[in-house]
Amino acid sequence: MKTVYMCFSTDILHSGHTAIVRRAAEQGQLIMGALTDEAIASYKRFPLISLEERVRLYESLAGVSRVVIQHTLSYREIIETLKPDVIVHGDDWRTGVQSGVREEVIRLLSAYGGELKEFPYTHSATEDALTSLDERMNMPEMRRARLKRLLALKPCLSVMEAHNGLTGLIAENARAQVGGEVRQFDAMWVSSLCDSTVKGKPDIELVDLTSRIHTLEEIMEVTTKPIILDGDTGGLTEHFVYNLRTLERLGISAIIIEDKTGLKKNSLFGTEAQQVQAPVEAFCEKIRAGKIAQRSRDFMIFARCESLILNQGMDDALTRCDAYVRAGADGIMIHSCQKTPDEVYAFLERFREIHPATPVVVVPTTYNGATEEELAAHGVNIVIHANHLLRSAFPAMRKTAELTLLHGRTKEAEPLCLSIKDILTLIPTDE
Ligand code: SPV
Ligand code: MG
Repeated sequence: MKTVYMCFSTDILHSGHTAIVRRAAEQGQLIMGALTDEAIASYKRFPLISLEERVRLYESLAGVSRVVIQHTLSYREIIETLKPDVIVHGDDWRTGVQSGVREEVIRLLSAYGGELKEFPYTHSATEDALTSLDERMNMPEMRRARLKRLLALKPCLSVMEAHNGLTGLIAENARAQVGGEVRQFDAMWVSSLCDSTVKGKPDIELVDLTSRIHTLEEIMEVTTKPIILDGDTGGLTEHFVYNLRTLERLGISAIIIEDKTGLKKNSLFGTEAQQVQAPVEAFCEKIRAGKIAQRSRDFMIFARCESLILNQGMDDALTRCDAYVRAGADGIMIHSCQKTPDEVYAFLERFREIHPATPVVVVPTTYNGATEEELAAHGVNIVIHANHLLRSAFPAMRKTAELTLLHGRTKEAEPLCLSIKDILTLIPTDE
């Protein structure tokens, strides 16, 4: 009897699923793969029920002989260990994010004479209900909780900055195929530098919370991914406790506040800008007050340490971060403006001795040679790419303006521009 393999990621079974299981079981002895949460979250929404429950659900299906766990979107490991004679899939994966996975399956099967059988994908009314569920992913409760869940699921999250609806859509929808995997960003960072710069203002806490909320609303309107807000210093503790509840209610997942006092300037100035670090106890008090004030269990406060930026030394960074965690911070951000990640790695080595599991955030703008994989191997849990969508757009915009002036027309700037056809269809209408 032939061995047949198919993989499921669904948490709600409908008639389309059972039809394909029936057809798969007709081919031989059917082994069902259950895709892990992590693999599912890498290309679509978070599963509503746990992996264990999904396994039990699939086991109960007529025709399924046993269920195995598939850890990646790629079928490589499964094919190499099970060597199935037939792999079954709906024909819907010929296009879209899974098309590369499909090509790899065909290649691996052909090496030993295995066969891919694709059956027409049948749409069902349940599917429409699931689509509307996807749309509800941007509701505040669902969005806010997702960052904590992702942190529990993945060793290291990749976060891209967004500063308006359009960049939010780019951060939401960007995908890259790497081998048999599909990569996407886990969350968005709403940077004070970008939010200020895009408004033509300096990054000195001049853009007020009302205005920052406008930016957040614009992004949240069109996206579903969790949001980490750059909260600058967090302002006065007396104001912070109110403001963070507003953010929580909006569905923001986390705020990062930095241990500076007085007029805040951007950290990438290094010691060029006169900056004063907040006294440890005062900053701890802000964290403590924030943790008491928050209403939901899943909102997170990250404490950002500027000791390395301000040349205060490793011991100071460690003492401060330890105190911030003890004050209740859900995680820390260790900032550095060195060209290499060495001091961040040195910090992590010692910090991990005292706080092995506390989430650590880094912003590798100046040490951008370090990959997420390398940073993760040193114990980083969140990598924020803090300003890159704005910085990449600006040179093209300025060049377009200059070329238009130079030539008295826009023809020469056209290669820098999205085509009219593309801009018209970039944002589709609902119907
Ligand atoms: C920001 O993006 O506004 C930040 C990170 O605070 S940095 O610019 O590196 O200070
Ligand atoms: Mg900032």
